[in-house]
Amino acid sequence: MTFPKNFVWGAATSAYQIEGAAGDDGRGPSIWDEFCRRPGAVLQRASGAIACDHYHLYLQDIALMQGLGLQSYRFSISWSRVLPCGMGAVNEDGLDFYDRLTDGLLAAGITPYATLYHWDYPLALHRFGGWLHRESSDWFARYAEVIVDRLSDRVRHWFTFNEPQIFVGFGYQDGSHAPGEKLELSKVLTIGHNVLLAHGKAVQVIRSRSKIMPSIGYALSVSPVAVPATETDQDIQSARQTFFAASRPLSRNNSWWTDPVVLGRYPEDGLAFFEKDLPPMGKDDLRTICQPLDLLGLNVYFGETYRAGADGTPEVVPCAPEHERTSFNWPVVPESLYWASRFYWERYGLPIIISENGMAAHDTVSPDGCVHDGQRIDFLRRYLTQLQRACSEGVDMRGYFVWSLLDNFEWAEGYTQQFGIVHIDYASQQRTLKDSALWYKEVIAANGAVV
Ligand code: IFM
Repeated sequence: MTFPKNFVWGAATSAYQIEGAAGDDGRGPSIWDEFCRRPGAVLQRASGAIACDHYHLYLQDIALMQGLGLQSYRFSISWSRVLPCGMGAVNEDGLDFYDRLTDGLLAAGITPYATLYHWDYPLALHRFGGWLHRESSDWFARYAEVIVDRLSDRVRHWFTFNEPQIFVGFGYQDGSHAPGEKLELSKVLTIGHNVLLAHGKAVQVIRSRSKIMPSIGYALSVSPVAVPATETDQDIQSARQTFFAASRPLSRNNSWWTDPVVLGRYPEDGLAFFEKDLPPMGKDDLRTICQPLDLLGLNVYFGETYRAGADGTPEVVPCAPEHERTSFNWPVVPESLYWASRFYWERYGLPIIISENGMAAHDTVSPDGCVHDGQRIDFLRRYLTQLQRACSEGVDMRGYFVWSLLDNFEWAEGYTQQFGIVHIDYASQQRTLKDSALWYKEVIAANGAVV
């Protein structure tokens, strides 16, 4: 069995994780440049200052993608490379990079999928109040205008935000990511609301200014996916209820971040749960936030099992100590891909694209010059089999992006977690296709038939 006829196979990255060139051609600093300088913030005091030097080596990387037969490539744009202060003067040199990247991809027959925001907020704007500022959504809309005006004659596919749960939850609530703040809940919820407004305004900008008909998505972090212990109605309902419970931590919350965007309302249980800390909301805010979308992106990595307890309420089934895990210590749960897709499709009815999926490992180049990442092949094979199941049961599934094309800067973990299907030797910037890349090439060529 293969995947749908127009199913798209790709790989994903993000600007701060691969570009490097942090001080080149007028790029302004982002909150991640600053966070990486804080002692203890990032493992081994690593930073994305050089990373994979993709800013200079992008043509080589496009050639690698072409060699693998990738049909699409999902990248993000560095806001402060284009607008060094976050607003005001455009840095033409920075914008030119995304022009060249787009042209290079198209010349190689690879469809660009551009993400406007993957966590690298301009430092200048942060100092000016950042996402807490009541005008922050307008700053984002203005940034979106600059990008759309330049790229939308060639870029059709857009994502507004990548994983709002994570950059808000980790960045402003528990402080483990940039900008490293631990704010009171009411402020975190205000930031979240402003991010949702920014999403809505950016969608309006893309729709009204695109030179070719756009396709617009919003990419969510949905792990841990609540997976039912058995396929009885009771266990499935326990998993579904847990997956969409608004009482989940904000960094793991699905309904709080998706209902306003797709359904035009915050979930009732969330309004009750957060009652004392709700942000001020303008009367038209939800109308602005809820703009027509073409698809939802799901970033899926792992799951947690739930069953109906004796009184019918959901209860977690503990993960066995010997359960297989990745080097990040995330449990390998292939069914998470199926259940996340099915639950999202049922609740929101929008087409789905898997905007990230993959695993971290400690990969090394063997004496034979190859990188034998058999665990990753096994992981991807099992997850893709679950994706096939979702397709065969009628989920409108548009494509799959492996995370990640390249080993890269894994945020607070520095370079200790390798997600790439291409190995990077950071000292020499040598790229080596891992076995998983060669396997993925066959999967793409056969539209998944070899899974
Ligand atoms: O590397 C990250 C990415 O930036 C966002 N999604 C999860 C990945 C792995 O942690």
